[in-house]
Amino acid sequence: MEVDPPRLYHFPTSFHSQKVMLALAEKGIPYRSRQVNLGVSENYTSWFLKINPKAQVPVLEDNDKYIIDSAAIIRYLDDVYEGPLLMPPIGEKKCSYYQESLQSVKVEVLTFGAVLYPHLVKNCSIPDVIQERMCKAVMSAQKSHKLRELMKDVEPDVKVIFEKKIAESEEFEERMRHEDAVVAELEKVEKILKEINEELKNKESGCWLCGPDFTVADICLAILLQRLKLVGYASRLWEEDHLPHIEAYYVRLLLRKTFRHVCVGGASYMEMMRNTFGDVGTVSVILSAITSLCLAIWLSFYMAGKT
Ligand SMILES: N[C@@H](CCC(=O)N[C@@H](CS)C(=O)NCC(=O)O)C(=O)O
Repeated sequence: MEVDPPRLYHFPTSFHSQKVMLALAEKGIPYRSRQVNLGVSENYTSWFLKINPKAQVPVLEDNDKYIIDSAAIIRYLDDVYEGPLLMPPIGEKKCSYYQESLQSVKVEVLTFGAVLYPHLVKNCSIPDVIQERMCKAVMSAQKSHKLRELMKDVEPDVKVIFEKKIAESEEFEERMRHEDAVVAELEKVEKILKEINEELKNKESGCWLCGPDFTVADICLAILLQRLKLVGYASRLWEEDHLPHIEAYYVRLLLRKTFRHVCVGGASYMEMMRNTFGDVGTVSVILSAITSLCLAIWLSFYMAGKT
């Protein structure tokens, strides 16, 4: 009997969804895609809350089982599916260490921090119109208000989920009013990247973070670097000779087919912006195309200079 491929519930801007998409690509697992539109709170609809009461993507559906949380999904894929091991037995300890360390970074704080405190970043690729909407969303506490509205119509047993999410959103909205919170997160990520830079320095060429294999630690690092680059922290964190081994690693990532497929596609970047903050039309299509083109030109110059 033919078995259906797994189905991934995800969203293009979702950092944690991207990690699972990269894991699926690395293992060569075909899957069905179901976007859950976070921009219109589809993750708070009753059908999705039944799948994941935390109201978060990604979720993997496989053989009538639902697996939530990116780290759990990646572990599941390694256990159940063939393909290169993302947590190979050799170097497992190091791999878990870096996975945990990278997962501790509060990416949402850094992403919104980049638009709320633009002097902290350089060359942020998020179009201005989207940045304005992101600022407004945080400053006017849009998410917690929206959740309060939605809570009015839900069954009593689901109310508790909403109360928890409202408290989390308020805590986030309050935290983002303080630049210090963003700076502290930036210092934390800087410390982690410095340690990784040292690790990479001592590696033979051709190796990834934990050895010759591309592991879950590389998945976490790859998706984090991509986000930091997109929102404009790369120049202060690793470019301009700050962390040369991270810089070289990032260039190798850009040459990796699976990474390019999941992360650098202009289409998904556009889609994520449109879905999250509304249709901004042709301007952002053009901006997105320019971003991809600039990246390709920069890469060819970079490689020409290094080889
Ligand atoms: N620990 C979870 C975190 C998942 C998560 O934070 N997902 C975000 C998108 S990246 C989300 O769905 N947020 C919607 C919400 O909480 O309202 C994982 O690793 O999968």
